[in-house]
Amino acid sequence: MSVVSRCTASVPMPGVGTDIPDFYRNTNSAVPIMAKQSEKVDEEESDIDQYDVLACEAMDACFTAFDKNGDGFLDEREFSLVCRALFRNDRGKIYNVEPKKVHEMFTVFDKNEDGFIDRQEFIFCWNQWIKKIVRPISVILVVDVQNDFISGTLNISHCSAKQNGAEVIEPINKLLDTVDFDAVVYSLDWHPSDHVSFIDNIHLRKVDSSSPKSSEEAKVYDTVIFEGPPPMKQRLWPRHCVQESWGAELHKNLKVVDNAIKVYKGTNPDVDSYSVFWDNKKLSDTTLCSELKQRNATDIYVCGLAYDVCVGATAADSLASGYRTILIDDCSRGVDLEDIEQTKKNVTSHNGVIVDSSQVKAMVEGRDRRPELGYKLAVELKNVKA
Ligand code: VGL
Ligand code: ZN
Repeated sequence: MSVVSRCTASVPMPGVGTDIPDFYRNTNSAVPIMAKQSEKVDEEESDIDQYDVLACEAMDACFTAFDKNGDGFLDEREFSLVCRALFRNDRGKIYNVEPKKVHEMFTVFDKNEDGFIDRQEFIFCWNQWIKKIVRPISVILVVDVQNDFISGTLNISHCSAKQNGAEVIEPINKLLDTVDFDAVVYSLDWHPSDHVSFIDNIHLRKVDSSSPKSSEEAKVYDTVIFEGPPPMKQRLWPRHCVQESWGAELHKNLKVVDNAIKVYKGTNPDVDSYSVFWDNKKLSDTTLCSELKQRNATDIYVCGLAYDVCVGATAADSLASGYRTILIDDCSRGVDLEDIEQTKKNVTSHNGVIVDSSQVKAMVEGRDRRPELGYKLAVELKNVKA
């Protein structure tokens, strides 16, 4: 059965029965476009030609299926049917998308602002949006699952939320065993002995006159301001994750996959680094940014320790860098309950999502497609030239 005949035959009602991945699945010959975008297709010329032709066919079939009135354009109502087909969970339940959001996304793809998505505009919509939603490239960041945060000097169970960091290990291992991520990244807090965040190093640097606490008053977990230029806010922690120490090792029960990427952060003695992307002063990015670009990553799953510190800062930077971002709630533990709540609000208000690990496999496989993430990607495409 050809792609076209299947698509038209299977859509008696406007869009309702159509699942977007159908356009990838229907013929044996359509297999090349099922290949994950990160996988190389055979380099032979004929295969690449075939790949392009089939991709084109699927795209055309999709356009035709949603051009209900056959006028050669997708109007906003027809585009809303694309959204209904696109944003579904793995049981086929349709996620509702507010008309305002549908409108906003429509305007992203109606580049010439004539109120229609024409076939030319749909090429951009298909390649930059639909394909990435249906076949995301998913990277998981396992943040700082290190001895010191679990049972060492910065054991988070002694902090106000009294959470047990060891509890993240089992669900993270299960994810790594069962979900086929395109890349797995482990970050390690990796401080030199004279690091600025250690309370016992407070006398190594001058505290600014604007600091709420002097160096004599400051206690562990307080925030001080060190002299500049520019003056720098710094929360003080017990000495932790010193390079090459036992406390800086990943917990022995954490699964470390083959081909894992390790990112070391907080290595500059004078600058702390909560995010796995950037240090706190945004002076330098880590190796993570180039690793993600190299792989054409679209979706970043974040989990680990501590929820409201390094996990939260990493999720925030992931969103700010334009990635569809998913924080895995039950694979993260934190320091302070209020700060954990604030972290969640920050993620959802920037079009990220908070999920349970049981939902991750279907999302990575493109069977559970969240409207928040589709919206996030559309927003990122606003200023991208077709
Ligand atoms: C962290 C405090 C200090 C973390 C790192 O990994 O969340 N927290 N350094
Ligand atoms: Zn640290």
